[in-house]
Amino acid sequence: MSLNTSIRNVAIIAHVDHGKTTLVDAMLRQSGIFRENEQLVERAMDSNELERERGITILAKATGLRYHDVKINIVDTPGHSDFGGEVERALKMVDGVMLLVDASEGPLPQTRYVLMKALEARLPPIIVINKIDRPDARIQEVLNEVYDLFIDLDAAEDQLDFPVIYTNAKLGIAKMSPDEQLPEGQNGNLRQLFEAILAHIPAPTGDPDNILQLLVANLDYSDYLGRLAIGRMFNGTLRLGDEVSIAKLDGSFQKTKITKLYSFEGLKRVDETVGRPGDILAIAGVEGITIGETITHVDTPAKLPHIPIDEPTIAMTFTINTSPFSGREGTYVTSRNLRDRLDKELLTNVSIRVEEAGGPDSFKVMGRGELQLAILIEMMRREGFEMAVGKPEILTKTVDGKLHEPEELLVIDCPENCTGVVMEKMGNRKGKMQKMINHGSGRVRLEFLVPSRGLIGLRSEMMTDTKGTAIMNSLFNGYIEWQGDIPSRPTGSLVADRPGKTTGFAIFNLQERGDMFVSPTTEVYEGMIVGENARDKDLNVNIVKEKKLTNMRASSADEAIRLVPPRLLNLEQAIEFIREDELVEVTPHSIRLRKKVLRANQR
Ligand SMILES: Nc1nc2c(ncn2[C@@H]2O[C@H](COP(=O)(O)OP(=O)(O)OP(=O)(O)O)[C@@H](O)[C@H]2O)c(=O)[nH]1
Ligand SMILES: [Mg+2]
Repeated sequence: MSLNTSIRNVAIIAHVDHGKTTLVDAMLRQSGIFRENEQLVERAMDSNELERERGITILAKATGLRYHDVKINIVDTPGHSDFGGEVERALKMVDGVMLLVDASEGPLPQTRYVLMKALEARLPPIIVINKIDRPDARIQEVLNEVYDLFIDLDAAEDQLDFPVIYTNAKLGIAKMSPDEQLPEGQNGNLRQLFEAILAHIPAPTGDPDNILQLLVANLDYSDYLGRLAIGRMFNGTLRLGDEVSIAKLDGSFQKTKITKLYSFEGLKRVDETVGRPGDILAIAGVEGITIGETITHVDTPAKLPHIPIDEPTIAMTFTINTSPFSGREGTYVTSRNLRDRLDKELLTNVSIRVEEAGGPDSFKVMGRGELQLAILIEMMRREGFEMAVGKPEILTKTVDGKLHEPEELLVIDCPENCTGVVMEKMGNRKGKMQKMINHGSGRVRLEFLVPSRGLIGLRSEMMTDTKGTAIMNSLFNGYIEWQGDIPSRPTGSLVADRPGKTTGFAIFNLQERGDMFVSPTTEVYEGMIVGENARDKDLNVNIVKEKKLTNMRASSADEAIRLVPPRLLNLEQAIEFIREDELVEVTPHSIRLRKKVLRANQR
């Protein structure tokens, strides 16, 4: 074994929004990797369209920079729990982590999850308390909470011996103590953080003369080169043009030739001719490769251990669009299209599984959470797909002959005066309160264990009940015995009983029955859901009714009808709303809700 002291590989992990991508921005800027005139967008690593729109990281991504003579490879990871699989994989490429914690929010469920994974992998952490500029920062308290978390996770003695750095990622400042005054001219300086990485993240080990071993942890695609595998060199030396063997997951070996070798520098890929232990590389010439496979010596292959990933906990059925409007907007509408697209997804998205669901037109897609599946659906509709998706269901399993279901640790931050309504809501959903912490700031933090089922649709209800003031975060906590019935949405649907175009007149007469989802002159079909009925039963309604022109006007006031603006549901809201006998119809331009059985007289 030799030590490659000219490289450090570090992943940046945290709960959602604690500032990972912003810190990577600052590190890249200060490494001088960009030309003076180069325009940099904020959160430059969040490069895909949905990441930019939503302001969250969805895919883990690697970048690299140089500090003095050392190449530092950084893997930025997503903080949302639905994308935990990305974090698990990213940790396979690195020798240590930076654990970011928001100076005001403190450790939250995903902080716990990512730290647990890092400790399990025995990766040394640097603790970074970020957002120290927040007016509500409680730096010392948060640091104590971090220690508590380590102890709670049974960290070993040596793992508790971590360095702590205090940062304002937005300004690009790192300090060794919160009240340290940086010397003149050192504002916008992350020197302390870079030094901590060199000092505390171990240099990669591995023997350049040993048998080649490169573990594939990510995939990418290039129009010119085809599939790219992104991975970490553990042993041996890889040269451009080398004949290699891919140790496949199924135990077989596939010979191939490396046609391109890249390393990462800032936001670019840089051509390389040779890779050595510790390098994080993208390689081409590896058609058919998947995540978890090893690239190794062509004659004497040696496989690295497979990357195990946590199981999915939630499933949704994807089917072809069978509504009367099918094929109007989408390019890809057949079951063949759907199957091919899902197969493609499986290649890069390791935390997703797909099964046939009773028929060739129907697939059960399993993942880690509603958001993960909603993002997949959103990507597909943008690519031109049409489909129908069913209500998310949780995945149960049988342990010792008994039915078990997934449970989540749920943390809710809300104003003190909302505690009552939150506890009542959680009680209905079989939530058990574990902790209640009053920070004395007028807000309380409540922790519950609750069946994952109880979270479906919870977010929108909670937002209404607390007028948008509650913050919810949850984390899969394992399987528990089935908790019995949990009541679902207490309302029914208003369902169009015939096709046509909606009229203001009909909507006006229906709006006192509940919330409408459509505006006037919307084209509807029989069986389409046009609103939420305030009562608990579905109601078939004629929403295309025209006002009879022959009627005598009683008064002129009758003319000026006032319509309540419709509640237009976005994809996630629509998915949360539907019941078992309902579907969301998704096309490139529309999101419609419908009954599974469209004909009123057949329901
Ligand atoms: N005040 C303050 N805001 C910050 C700081 N660092 C980041 N932010 C803000 O926090 C928000 C979230 O930052 P991101 O960098 O996207 O957080 P993230 O951890 O990458 O989030 P995910 O990738 O979605 O988990 C952005 O609005 C940032 O501008 C900081 O030091 N101080
Ligand atoms: Mg991010």
